[in-house]
Amino acid sequence: MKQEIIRRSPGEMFSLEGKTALVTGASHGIGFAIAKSLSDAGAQIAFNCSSAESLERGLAAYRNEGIEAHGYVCDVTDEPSVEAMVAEIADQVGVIDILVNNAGMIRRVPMHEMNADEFRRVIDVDLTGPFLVSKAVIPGMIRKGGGKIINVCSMMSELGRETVSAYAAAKGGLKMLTKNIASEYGAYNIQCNGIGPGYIATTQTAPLRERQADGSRHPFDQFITARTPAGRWGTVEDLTGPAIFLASPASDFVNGQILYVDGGILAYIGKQP
Ligand code: NAP
Ligand code: GCO
Repeated sequence: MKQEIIRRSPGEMFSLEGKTALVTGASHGIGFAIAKSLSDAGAQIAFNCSSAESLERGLAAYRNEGIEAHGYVCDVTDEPSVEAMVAEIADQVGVIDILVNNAGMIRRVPMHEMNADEFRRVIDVDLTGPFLVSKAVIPGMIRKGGGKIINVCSMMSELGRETVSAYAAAKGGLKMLTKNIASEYGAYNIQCNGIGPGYIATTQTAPLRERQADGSRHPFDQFITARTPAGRWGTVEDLTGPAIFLASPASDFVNGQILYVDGGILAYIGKQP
């Protein structure tokens, strides 16, 4: 079969004009930053969160950036609610071309102290959620002739540490779900890749950075900064360029990859004491 060669200018390669993007859990934090960058590249933005309060705050934040985002209260673990949201977006915004599975949670508890319900909830939000939302958007993507799915993985897709057993299990599973969606739907011109943020300064990691009673830096803050070749925590802005890349035609032959945006921490054994 003769392969059609499409030549695009750099501007066209990274353009999302005419696309509809759903970013889950994007009322603030990493999701909000990614959604804003996709909007800056031309996409129409839909997002969801878990409460009416969060939705109100999120809509105000997007308006403050000059973005008319479409927001929905939807628990990503609730399949009927997810299906209804995806159908509403198709009616109100457009059939979803780009899905960013960003919604997530963490529970930092020593594994032997974690109860099964806590473990299951983390797996449900961080792994079953991306499955349910991807499952809901893929038929529309197939009908449209293709799409982009970006799963927000983690360094814990590769490494473990104390107290994050459920989260690491979920994010490790999300890495493999990413590869499996890529394998199963690549033939439909759907590319599924992951973004693996390092340690990013958001509300989720705030407890790991808070100042100690004596005003000194949190030991974990010092540990991560020393373990990161870039010598700093990541910011949500550090993730926006990689997100645009994976959401755009520039990555049409990239599939099943996890793009780690971690300042080099996964490559670095650590400074000799
Ligand atoms: P965050 O500030 O805690 O935001 C998490 C978002 O997910 C919130 O908007 C929350 O909605 C939403 N959410 C949680 N459970 C949900 C559910 N059941 N249904 C729908 N929405 C739900 O976290 P973040 O730091 O921005 O992290 C975002 C993603 O990046 C997560 O998947 C996280 O695991 C991942 N990540 C974070 C880091 C980091 O260092 N921060 C590094 C690697 C990966 P509400 O606003 O309604 O609460
Ligand atoms: C933790 C942190 C990490 C980050 C992120 C790292 O407690 O170790 O929350 O898990 O959230 O996932 O990539």
